Amino acid sequence: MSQPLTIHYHRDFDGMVSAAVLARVLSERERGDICWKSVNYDQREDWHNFEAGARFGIVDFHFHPRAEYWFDHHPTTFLSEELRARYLEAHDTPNDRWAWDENSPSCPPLILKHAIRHWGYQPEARFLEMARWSDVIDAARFESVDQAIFGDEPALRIMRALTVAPTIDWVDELVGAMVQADLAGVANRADVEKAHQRASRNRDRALEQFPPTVAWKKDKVLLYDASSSQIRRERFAPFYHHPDIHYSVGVIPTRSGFHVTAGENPWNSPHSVGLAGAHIGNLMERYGGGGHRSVGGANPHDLPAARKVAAEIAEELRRAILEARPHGAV
Ligand SMILES: [Mn+2]
Repeated sequence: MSQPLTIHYHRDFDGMVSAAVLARVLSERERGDICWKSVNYDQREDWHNFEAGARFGIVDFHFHPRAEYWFDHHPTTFLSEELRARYLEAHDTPNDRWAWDENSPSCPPLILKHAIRHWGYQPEARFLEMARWSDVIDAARFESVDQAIFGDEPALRIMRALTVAPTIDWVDELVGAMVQADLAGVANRADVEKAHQRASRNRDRALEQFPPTVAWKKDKVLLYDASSSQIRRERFAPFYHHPDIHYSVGVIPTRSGFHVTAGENPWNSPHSVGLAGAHIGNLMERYGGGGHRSVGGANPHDLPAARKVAAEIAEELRRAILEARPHGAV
């Protein structure tokens, strides 16, 4: 009897789908039991000793050299250069248990692709559907701000329900449901529906609370301060209330301090109107943060610092738009 293998996954929609897909695929490859459990960022502290002595896989989370199976799409997956080298070395020889593709919008499609190519897997239609929605959700490829905020498709109801997950174990239970059922089947569970209703009320409250947090809006850049813990947060609220902006920059609370977040409007990006715009991740690096071209963040040490950083970044983004504007145009 072989030791059970645990799939550790990132606790979000695409991480959950990744775990479900891998669990399903491995149920035909592995003789022992397959279990799954979400990981959190605190577990990176002692990453070297992670799950010492146990058999495990990791999906949608950091590379670990002892992972028997590992799939990720995050550019920041390697916690050290040494770990990156371990992965690259293994790839000099064919490795059919690990794959990384930082160009994949989400993690499940790369697991499916890998399983089809290396393990002769024939994907069930429901997993292809879950993978498609993972790309939409993880890369914020929603058709419209209305779909992002009010979308009623099963995947979007599950996504919203996750914002009010009552316990950590609940997420593991939903992965179990994804192994067995399609998205509609998971979304129609009574517990998911109940969580979705509660999350929708939170969303409505967050949309109401957003307008007074706006500090200013100039040249299609919006700066807001939602640092009060009394304010509920809806990620796309700035673009819902101000569909004309190219960028939003805000201060929000975290468990241990404050976070500066900045993002392009996915439905009115500077590029969509022919402007080069700025690289937000690079801007954030100046303040000890990071990110991608279109979205990024930083964690200044206190609230005054966070407000200052947010204002400076907003000004920088304004400048990027003004400089890109052709002469004479308004
Ligand atoms: Mn993820």
